Amino acid sequence: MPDTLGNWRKLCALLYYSRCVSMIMKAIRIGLGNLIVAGDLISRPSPLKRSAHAQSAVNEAAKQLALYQFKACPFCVKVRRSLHKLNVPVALHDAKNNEQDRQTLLEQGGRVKVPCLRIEEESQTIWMYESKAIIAYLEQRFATV
Ligand SMILES: N[C@@H](CCC(=O)N[C@@H](CS)C(=O)NCC(=O)O)C(=O)O
Repeated sequence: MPDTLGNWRKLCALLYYSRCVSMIMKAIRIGLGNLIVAGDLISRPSPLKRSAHAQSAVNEAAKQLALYQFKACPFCVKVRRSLHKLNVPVALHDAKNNEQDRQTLLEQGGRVKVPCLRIEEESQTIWMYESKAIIAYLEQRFATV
Protein backbone atom coordinates (compact mmCIF):
# COMPACT_ATOMS: atom_id res chain seq x y z
CA MET A 1 0.00 0.00 0.00
CA PRO A 2 1.48 3.39 -0.95
CA ASP A 3 2.44 5.63 1.95
CA THR A 4 0.05 8.45 0.96
CA LEU A 5 0.17 10.24 4.32
CA GLY A 6 3.97 10.17 4.31
CA ASN A 7 4.08 11.63 0.82
CA TRP A 8 1.65 14.41 1.79
CA ARG A 9 3.81 15.26 4.80
CA LYS A 10 6.91 15.43 2.58
CA LEU A 11 5.10 17.66 0.08
CA CYS A 12 3.88 20.01 2.83
CA ALA A 13 7.37 20.19 4.33
CA LEU A 14 8.82 20.98 0.90
CA LEU A 15 6.26 23.74 0.28
CA TYR A 16 6.88 25.18 3.74
CA TYR A 17 10.64 25.09 3.17
CA SER A 18 10.47 26.78 -0.23
CA ARG A 19 8.15 29.48 1.20
CA CYS A 20 10.67 30.16 4.00
CA VAL A 21 13.53 30.39 1.48
CA SER A 22 11.58 32.82 -0.70
CA MET A 23 10.71 34.98 2.35
CA ILE A 24 14.38 35.07 3.40
CA MET A 25 15.46 35.99 -0.17
CA LYS A 26 12.84 38.77 -0.25
CA ALA A 27 14.05 40.15 3.11
CA ILE A 28 17.67 40.12 1.86
CA ARG A 29 16.64 41.88 -1.37
CA ILE A 30 14.69 44.58 0.47
CA GLY A 31 17.49 45.00 3.04
CA LEU A 32 20.14 45.37 0.34
CA GLY A 33 17.96 47.78 -1.65
CA ASN A 34 17.42 49.99 1.39
CA LEU A 35 21.13 49.85 2.21
CA ILE A 36 21.95 51.09 -1.31
CA VAL A 37 19.35 53.90 -0.98
CA ALA A 38 20.80 54.95 2.40
CA GLY A 39 24.38 54.74 1.08
CA ASP A 40 23.42 56.96 -1.84
CA LEU A 41 21.71 59.52 0.40
CA ILE A 42 24.71 59.94 2.69
CA SER A 43 27.30 60.06 -0.08
CA ARG A 44 25.65 62.23 -2.72
CA PRO A 45 27.89 64.75 -4.48
CA SER A 46 26.84 68.37 -4.36
CA PRO A 47 24.61 69.44 -7.24
CA LEU A 48 26.04 71.34 -10.19
CA LYS A 49 25.87 75.08 -9.70
CA ARG A 50 24.69 77.29 -12.58
CA SER A 51 23.70 80.88 -13.07
CA ALA A 52 20.03 81.54 -12.23
CA HIS A 53 19.33 81.96 -15.93
CA ALA A 54 20.94 78.64 -16.91
CA GLN A 55 19.24 76.80 -14.03
CA SER A 56 15.88 78.16 -15.05
CA ALA A 57 16.46 76.85 -18.63
CA VAL A 58 17.37 73.43 -17.17
CA ASN A 59 14.24 73.45 -14.97
CA GLU A 60 12.15 74.22 -18.02
CA ALA A 61 13.77 71.41 -20.04
CA ALA A 62 13.25 68.98 -17.14
CA LYS A 63 9.48 69.43 -17.48
CA GLN A 64 9.71 67.38 -20.67
CA LEU A 65 11.26 64.45 -18.79
CA ALA A 66 9.91 61.88 -16.33
CA LEU A 67 11.68 58.97 -14.65
CA TYR A 68 9.79 55.73 -14.06
CA GLN A 69 11.60 53.89 -11.28
CA PHE A 70 11.54 51.76 -8.15
CA LYS A 71 12.80 53.30 -4.92
CA ALA A 72 15.24 50.50 -4.01
CA CYS A 73 16.41 49.43 -7.48
CA PRO A 74 20.20 49.97 -7.70
CA PHE A 75 19.99 50.99 -11.38
CA CYS A 76 17.37 53.61 -10.47
CA VAL A 77 19.55 54.84 -7.61
CA LYS A 78 22.36 55.42 -10.15
CA VAL A 79 20.07 57.47 -12.40
CA ARG A 80 18.60 59.47 -9.49
CA ARG A 81 22.16 60.16 -8.34
CA SER A 82 23.03 61.48 -11.78
CA LEU A 83 19.92 63.71 -11.80
CA HIS A 84 20.91 65.06 -8.40
CA LYS A 85 24.52 65.70 -9.47
CA LEU A 86 23.45 67.41 -12.68
CA ASN A 87 20.79 69.39 -10.78
CA VAL A 88 17.94 68.40 -13.10
CA PRO A 89 14.56 68.35 -11.32
CA VAL A 90 12.86 65.46 -13.12
CA ALA A 91 9.47 64.14 -11.97
CA LEU A 92 9.72 60.65 -10.46
CA HIS A 93 7.06 57.99 -11.02
CA ASP A 94 6.95 54.97 -8.72
CA ALA A 95 6.27 52.05 -11.06
CA LYS A 96 6.27 49.55 -8.19
CA ASN A 97 3.66 50.99 -5.84
CA ASN A 98 1.62 53.26 -8.08
CA GLU A 99 -0.64 51.10 -10.24
CA GLN A 100 -1.39 53.90 -12.70
CA ASP A 101 2.31 54.66 -13.27
CA ARG A 102 3.03 50.95 -13.67
CA GLN A 103 0.25 50.64 -16.23
CA THR A 104 1.41 53.72 -18.16
CA LEU A 105 4.96 52.33 -18.31
CA LEU A 106 3.70 48.98 -19.54
CA GLU A 107 1.28 50.35 -22.14
CA GLN A 108 3.33 53.26 -23.48
CA GLY A 109 6.91 52.21 -22.76
CA GLY A 110 6.39 48.58 -23.71
CA ARG A 111 7.44 46.81 -20.51
CA VAL A 112 7.69 47.22 -16.77
CA LYS A 113 11.43 47.56 -16.52
CA VAL A 114 13.09 50.36 -14.61
CA PRO A 115 14.69 52.82 -14.81
CA CYS A 116 12.92 54.26 -17.85
CA LEU A 117 13.15 57.91 -18.87
CA ARG A 118 10.19 59.40 -20.73
CA ILE A 119 11.38 62.15 -23.05
CA GLU A 120 8.75 64.39 -24.60
CA GLU A 121 9.98 65.83 -27.86
CA GLU A 122 8.12 68.11 -30.23
CA SER A 123 6.93 65.36 -32.54
CA GLN A 124 7.31 62.22 -30.46
CA THR A 125 7.69 60.65 -27.04
CA ILE A 126 10.73 58.48 -26.40
CA TRP A 127 10.78 55.82 -23.67
CA MET A 128 14.46 55.30 -22.90
CA TYR A 129 15.39 52.11 -21.00
CA GLU A 130 18.83 51.12 -19.60
CA SER A 131 20.49 53.14 -16.85
CA LYS A 132 23.74 53.58 -18.81
CA ALA A 133 21.94 55.03 -21.83
CA ILE A 134 19.85 57.32 -19.60
CA ILE A 135 22.89 58.62 -17.71
CA ALA A 136 24.80 59.19 -20.97
CA TYR A 137 21.80 61.13 -22.34
CA LEU A 138 21.54 63.27 -19.18
CA GLU A 139 25.29 63.96 -19.15
CA GLN A 140 25.31 64.90 -22.80
CA ARG A 141 22.28 67.17 -22.43
CA PHE A 142 22.89 68.84 -19.05
CA ALA A 143 26.53 68.55 -17.91
CA THR A 144 27.71 71.59 -19.82
CA VAL A 145 24.63 73.82 -19.53
N1 LIG B 1 20.40 46.73 -17.43
C1 LIG B 1 19.28 47.39 -16.84
C2 LIG B 1 18.82 46.60 -15.64
C3 LIG B 1 17.52 47.14 -15.04
C4 LIG B 1 16.83 46.13 -14.14
O1 LIG B 1 17.21 44.96 -14.06
N2 LIG B 1 15.81 46.59 -13.45
C5 LIG B 1 15.00 45.70 -12.65
C6 LIG B 1 14.72 46.34 -11.28
S1 LIG B 1 16.20 46.54 -10.34
C7 LIG B 1 13.67 45.50 -13.35
O2 LIG B 1 13.07 46.42 -13.83
N3 LIG B 1 13.26 44.25 -13.44
C8 LIG B 1 12.01 43.91 -14.07
C9 LIG B 1 12.21 43.24 -15.40
O3 LIG B 1 13.36 43.12 -15.85
O4 LIG B 1 11.22 42.86 -15.98
C10 LIG B 1 19.67 48.82 -16.48
O5 LIG B 1 20.87 49.07 -16.28
O6 LIG B 1 18.79 49.70 -16.43
